[in-house]
Amino acid sequence: MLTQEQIAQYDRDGFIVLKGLFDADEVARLQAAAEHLRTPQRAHPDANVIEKDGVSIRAAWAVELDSPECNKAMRIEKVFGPVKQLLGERVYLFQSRLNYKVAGKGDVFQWHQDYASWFMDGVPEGGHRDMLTALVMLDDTTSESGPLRFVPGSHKEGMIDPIYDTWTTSYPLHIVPDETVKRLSDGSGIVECVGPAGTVVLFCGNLVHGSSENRSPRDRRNLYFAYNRDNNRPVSAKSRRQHKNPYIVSPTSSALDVLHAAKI
Ligand SMILES: O=C(O)CCC(=O)C(=O)O
Repeated sequence: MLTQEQIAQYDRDGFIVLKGLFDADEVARLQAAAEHLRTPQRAHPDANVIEKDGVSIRAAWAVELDSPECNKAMRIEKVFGPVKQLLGERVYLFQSRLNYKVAGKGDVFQWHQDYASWFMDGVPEGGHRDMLTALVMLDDTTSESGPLRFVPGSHKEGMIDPIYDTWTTSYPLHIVPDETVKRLSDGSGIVECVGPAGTVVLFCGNLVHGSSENRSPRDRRNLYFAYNRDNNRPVSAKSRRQHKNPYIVSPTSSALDVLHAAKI
């Protein structure tokens, strides 16, 4: 469970790093799941997004549908316990995705806030105690392999008026204007999520984040589980997302139970 100091750090910075949560055996099983999810044998191939080159996989959505390992990882106590500490007792999986950042091919993620997209899905509240994402690093990650990058404390701005960028990558995104990123990072700097596979990072929906290309010879696979408070579900009448994909918002209808197990 998180200490009071860790909770205060999350409140202040909008993220918290939990080192060594998954061991080498668990990471190997999640890596094997990642390889299965990127193949056409996947039960839901439409859930996968390809990079602009038309060949390399960019992302697999709704991973819990086809991977028992991912399905356990999203509920296991060492991940979901801290999530519930921050969001409350009744929490469900809002969305999941696995971003592959293929070696030498993986494209950028422009600076953005996840809640800017979730707002378009009709989710009423995007505060740091309403929605957050657990990132599980599946590969050892360095500055060269396109790590996730945060502007610490940027969640305190609330939702920043976004630009809808349909041209930079293969996937349209509500991005934060460059001048806003500059203003926010001039004060706080930028933090890179580098470190060994098995590291977990919890970050909130209004935290400004992005990543550059993968210039390394190794893939950088990041698994993401986005959670929402059960009483903050999207209001369908307020959904305005332009590029709809049925795998983007999880069909899971009920609040999750914790999986009491040491390993996935
Ligand atoms: O995986 C990355 O590098 C960025 C992921 C991200 O920000 C997203 O999927 O919204």
